[in-house]
Amino acid sequence: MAEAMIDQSVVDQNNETAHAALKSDYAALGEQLDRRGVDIDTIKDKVKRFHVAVPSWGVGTGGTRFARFPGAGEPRDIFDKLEDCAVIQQLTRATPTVSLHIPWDKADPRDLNQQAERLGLGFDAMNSNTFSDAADQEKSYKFGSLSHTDAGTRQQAVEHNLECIEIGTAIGSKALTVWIGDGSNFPGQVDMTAQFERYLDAMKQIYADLPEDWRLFTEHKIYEPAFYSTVVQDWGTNYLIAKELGDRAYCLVDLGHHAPNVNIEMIVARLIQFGKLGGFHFNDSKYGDDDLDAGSINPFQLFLVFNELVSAELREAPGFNPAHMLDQSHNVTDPIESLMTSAVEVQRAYAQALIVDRKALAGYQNSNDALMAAQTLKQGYRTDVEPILAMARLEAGGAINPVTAYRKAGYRQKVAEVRPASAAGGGGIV
Ligand SMILES: [Mn+2]
Repeated sequence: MAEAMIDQSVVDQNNETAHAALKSDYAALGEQLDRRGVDIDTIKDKVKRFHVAVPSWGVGTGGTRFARFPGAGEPRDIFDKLEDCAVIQQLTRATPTVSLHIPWDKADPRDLNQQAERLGLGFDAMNSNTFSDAADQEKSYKFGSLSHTDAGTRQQAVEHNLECIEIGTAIGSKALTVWIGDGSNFPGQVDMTAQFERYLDAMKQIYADLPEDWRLFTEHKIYEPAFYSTVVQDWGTNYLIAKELGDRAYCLVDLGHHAPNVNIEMIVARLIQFGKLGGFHFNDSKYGDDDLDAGSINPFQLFLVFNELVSAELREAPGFNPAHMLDQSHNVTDPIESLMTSAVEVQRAYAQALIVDRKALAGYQNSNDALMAAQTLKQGYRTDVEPILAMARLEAGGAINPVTAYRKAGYRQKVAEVRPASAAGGGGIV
């Protein structure tokens, strides 16, 4: 039995207060969905099984290029981070796994396993970091890592990724996510073809050491920290990488890593169609890689992405098994509250996509009835599925209102007493 971070009696009390209203709302929604030929319990059970991984770096307070304003009771190390992640899981029951970032979370794997077991958590994809210099590393990544002009620097970056696999193997992870900051800031600074060749060579070395039951995810990003060009700029480049490397290489889509207004759901559809969608880093953005909470700016886009995922799930698209992860930076909110809210938003988009009348939608598409096709799709988005999400949480042992229960329990105040304020700038600006 996992150790509870929040006193369960606080959660129970909170649930008791909200239970009658939830039952009534759930019954009303059940009736409405029944008229549309949708069984509410089936949707609820699917939501219960839908999980999204929490990024270890997300529970610390982030920052911008300008400043970082530390929050109270920030985690001091990976063991504190895991405790915060356990709070998110206890209240939402949507986040049983944590995605680690090396070297930020480097620790003895035995201690990591022990803490995870104590808290009832598991480990998701490992994330390597060759976009900043660790204190003790020999060669700098200022001018790149896996695509650096210097062979020794590339080798160091390859070895770091292999170390991530080694640590991951010891803690039960099954995937490695590689995102690099490599690129260029000025036209003419690099030979774009040679740089990509060097990157591919380095990635092939990493892929060669990937365990048989692991997957390798590469993450594209249009710009930043390199401002003129990035080596893995877009989904096309990402697809080329996955094709070059082999069957266990897949593309990871970070929702914030595209230009504004890009049709991300179509990218998702393409990657699914050609068997190369590895997974997601969910977040939201207004202008760039803002790393805002999932569904906070453009929930309709999140729904449209899930529309593609549900469509693939229902037609059993070959090799379709995307990893779900959050990747956010919290500058002005309590990170635990933001991550709980985001996990719920991702589940919301999933539930909304599940209740779309797909038979009717296909009919309108085939008869070129644009208006009715759009309205049929939007009916799913317009439906308030909150009672489904809340009931799924309640039945799984979580909180009907996670943020209310969290605040009532006073967790942040409690940990602030034992965790001194941190002025450090790292671990949140990703
Ligand atoms: Mn990401």
